[in-house]
Amino acid sequence: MNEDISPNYRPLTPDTVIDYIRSRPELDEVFHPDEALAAEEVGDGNLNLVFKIWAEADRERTVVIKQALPYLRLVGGDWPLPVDRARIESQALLLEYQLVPQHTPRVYFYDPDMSLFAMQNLNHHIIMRKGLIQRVRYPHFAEHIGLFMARTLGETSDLVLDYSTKKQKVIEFTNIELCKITEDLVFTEPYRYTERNGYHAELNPQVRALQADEALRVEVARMKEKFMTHAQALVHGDLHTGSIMINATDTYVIDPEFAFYGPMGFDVGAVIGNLFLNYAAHEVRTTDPDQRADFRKYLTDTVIDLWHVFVREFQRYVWDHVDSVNMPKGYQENYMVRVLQDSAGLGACKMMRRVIGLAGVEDIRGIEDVHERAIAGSLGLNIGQALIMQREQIRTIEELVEVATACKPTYPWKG
Ligand code: SR1
Ligand code: MG
Repeated sequence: MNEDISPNYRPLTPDTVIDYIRSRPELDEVFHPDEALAAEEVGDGNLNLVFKIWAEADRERTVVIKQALPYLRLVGGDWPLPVDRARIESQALLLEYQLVPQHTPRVYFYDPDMSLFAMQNLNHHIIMRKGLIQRVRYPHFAEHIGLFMARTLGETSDLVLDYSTKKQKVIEFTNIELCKITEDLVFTEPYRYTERNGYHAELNPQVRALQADEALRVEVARMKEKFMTHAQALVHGDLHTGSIMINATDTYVIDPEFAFYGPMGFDVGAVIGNLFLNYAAHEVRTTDPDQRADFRKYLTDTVIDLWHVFVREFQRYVWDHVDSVNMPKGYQENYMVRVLQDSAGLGACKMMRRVIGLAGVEDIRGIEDVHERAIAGSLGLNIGQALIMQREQIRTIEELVEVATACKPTYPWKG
């Protein structure tokens, strides 16, 4: 898997990263020669080393180095992973930066020998998931993410790229092993017994019932087929609220190491599904009913708004430029309905995996009391199941929200 790893590859440490930085002329615009630098390793994700480096004289002069390890950090050396994902991630960021620089961190360079890249340190932003857990509202998020997705998905698809460029990009972004992680963790493992699943025993009866539900497994199999075969656009591939750095005014999308040519709904659905996971978590995280209803209204309004922005910007950057003989209005409308239905189904599969499988989300797994965690998890599963099963009847984002908000937790499970 890592046959091509360079003989010069070595994992960096907070000490060695500083000498490494000094050897890179691409960072001369950030750091002065021989000035004192400081570094810390801050990777709290599942896969990589992440270093923040800053000038001791001025913390605003700072970069991030992200280095791929040849194995999965979450579980250690037993799970090898290709370091080529650093190339895929840096190339995806460069491409996204061309389209939406206001929502993409700048990449300074990619080093194939060290399987790392240097990028802008978003040191005035936080991970969106953490804010949402605290009920922080982000008034520009829907506008920003709707635009980001319309441009990065629409403008990497066959709707905009010529036949040859698109197929070259499919090759460039073929991401075999990271797609396999998604195939296993999102579409396979939640629906069978495996030691890697991470839900608490309190949810066992509901999870067993889901796993025994053949009609559900048929629909999940169809979603998996779509994920594996529908090379529609360059998708981010892991666009959950932990891949979004945000504050009151800005939104940045980070971490596209799972990028590949797949269905647009995998990204749109990831955003929507993660907002609904947060919605589910507030079933117990927010005890005051008015406060809960208020924040949930913010979440569902955000889901509705981001879809409408996505459609509006898709019109502006894609449909307004296509050949309307080949792609008449009726086709365009049908295309958007299909993206919406894929978003419902694929986003729902991503919700289910975050409750049942390996690598859950803090919104739910971070709830200390196991009964409360089971209530939130149960609601997340019920929203996921409803969206998967009803997706083909959904024709508007408002209908999608109605399907989700009609759900209730079913814990304790009555069978
Ligand atoms: C084994 S890696 C677990 C998860 O972390 C990433 O964020 C992806 O979602 C992946 O599925
Ligand atoms: Mg990530």
